[in-house]
Amino acid sequence: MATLGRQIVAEYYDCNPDILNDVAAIETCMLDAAKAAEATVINSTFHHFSPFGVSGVVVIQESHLAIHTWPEYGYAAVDIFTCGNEVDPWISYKFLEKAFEADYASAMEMLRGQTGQMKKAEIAADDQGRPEAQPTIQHNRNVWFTERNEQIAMSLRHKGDRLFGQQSDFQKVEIFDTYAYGKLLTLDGMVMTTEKDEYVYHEMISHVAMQSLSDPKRALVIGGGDGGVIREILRYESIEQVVMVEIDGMVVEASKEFLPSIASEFDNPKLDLRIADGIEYVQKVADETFDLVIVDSTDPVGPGEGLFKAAFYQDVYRILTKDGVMITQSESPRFNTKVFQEIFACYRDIFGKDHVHCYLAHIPTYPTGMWSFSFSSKSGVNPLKAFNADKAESFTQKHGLQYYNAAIHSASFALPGYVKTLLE
Ligand code: SPD
Repeated sequence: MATLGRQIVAEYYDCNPDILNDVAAIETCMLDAAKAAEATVINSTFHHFSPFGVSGVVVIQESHLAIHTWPEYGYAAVDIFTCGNEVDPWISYKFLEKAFEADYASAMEMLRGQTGQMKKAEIAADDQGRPEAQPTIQHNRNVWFTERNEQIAMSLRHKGDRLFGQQSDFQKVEIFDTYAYGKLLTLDGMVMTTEKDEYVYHEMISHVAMQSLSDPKRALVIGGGDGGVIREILRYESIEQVVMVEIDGMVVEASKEFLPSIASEFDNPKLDLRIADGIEYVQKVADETFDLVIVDSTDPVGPGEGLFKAAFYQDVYRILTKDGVMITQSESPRFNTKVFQEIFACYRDIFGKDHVHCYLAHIPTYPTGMWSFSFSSKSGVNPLKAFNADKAESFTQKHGLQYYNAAIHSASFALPGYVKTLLE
C-alpha cells in the first residue's frame, strides 16, 4: 500500500531514570537516533519539566521524532514519523532502546496517509522555472536549562552539549555553554555561577565586608569552589592568608578547567586550600582566628544543608576575631522565603539583633534575580558607617570592578518594604 509516511509509536520501560531526567542527555539521544537512521536534522527543542521529566522534538527533513519522559516510572513515550523511503524509523527505535538502557520496549507502526484514498491537487511550485532550489539545512538546537521550584522557574538556553557532567561524592556537577551568559556551573540542577554575571555575586559577597573592616589579615572561605570569592579577597594587600575549605574537589577541578576567569587564583601563595567539610573544619579552629569568614554555600539542599544550621554559625562566631565579620549568601527573599527568614533569625540569635544586616544585589541568573547577603559582626561594626567611600571608590576603579562601588555599598542595604517585613 502506498502511503505518505510511517509512524512508530513506541514505549520504553524500566529505563535509566537519570538519563530520562537529563534534558541534555535526552536531546543528544534523540539527535543521535535521528542521525543513526540517516535523517537530516533541522531543529530540536527540549525542556525539562517540574518536578521530573523531559519533553522534546527533533524536526527532521523527513518529519520528526518526539518524546515525553517520566523518570519516576523509568518510562518514555516516543513517536517517530518518517516520510519517503530513505529513512528507516525502526533504526531510531532500536537506537533509543539501547540509549535509554530500557529493560523492555514495544512499538507499533502505522502507515500514514494512504495515497489511494486521496486526491492530489496540482499546486504550482514557486520555482518560476528556476532549477529546483537546494536549501541549506542548518540545525537549530533549542535546549534549555531550568532551575525551578513549584511556582517559579528561570531558564537559560544553552548549546546542547554538556561541557562537563559528573556525579561527585556529594552532588551532580555540570557545566553548560549558554548563549546569553557564557559558561554556567550548576550543582544538583541549581545555578551556581555564570561567566557573564558572576562578578555581581563575587564582588558583593567580598567587598562589602573588606571595605568595612580595617586591615583584615586572615580570611576563611567556606565553599566557594569555583574560586570567585578568593579571587576578590586576594586583591587586598592587607590579606596575609586565605583558608578556603571546599567539600567537593570536583567543583574546584571543573572550574579550573572550564571557568578559568573565575578560578584564577588557586595558585596564589596566600591561599591555603583544603578539600574538606567546612562544618567539621570550623569545629576544630581556635577561638578568634579569622577577621573575616565568608560562607559561599550552595543552596540548603545536599552538602549545603548543614551550612544553614545554628551549630555551624555558633562556631563561626567563636572563631571570629573581636571585630570580625561573617558574610553569607542568604538566598532569595522571593524564591526561598522561608530559608531567608529562618537564617536571619538564626544570625540574630547568635550575633545579636543590631549586629546583623541584610543587603541585596541583582543577579540575573538566580531565580527571581534578587539575591540577599548577610553581614554579621561580632562587635557591632556597622557596614554603612565603617567604610570609607573614597577608599572604596578608588579600589573599584583600580581593580575595574563591574558591580561593587561606593554608592552600591550603601544602596545595597536599602531594603524594599516587603523584605523588611519578612525580616521583622
Ligand atoms: N542559588 C545560588 C546560591 C548561591 C550559591 N553559591 C554560588 C557559588 C558562587 N561562587
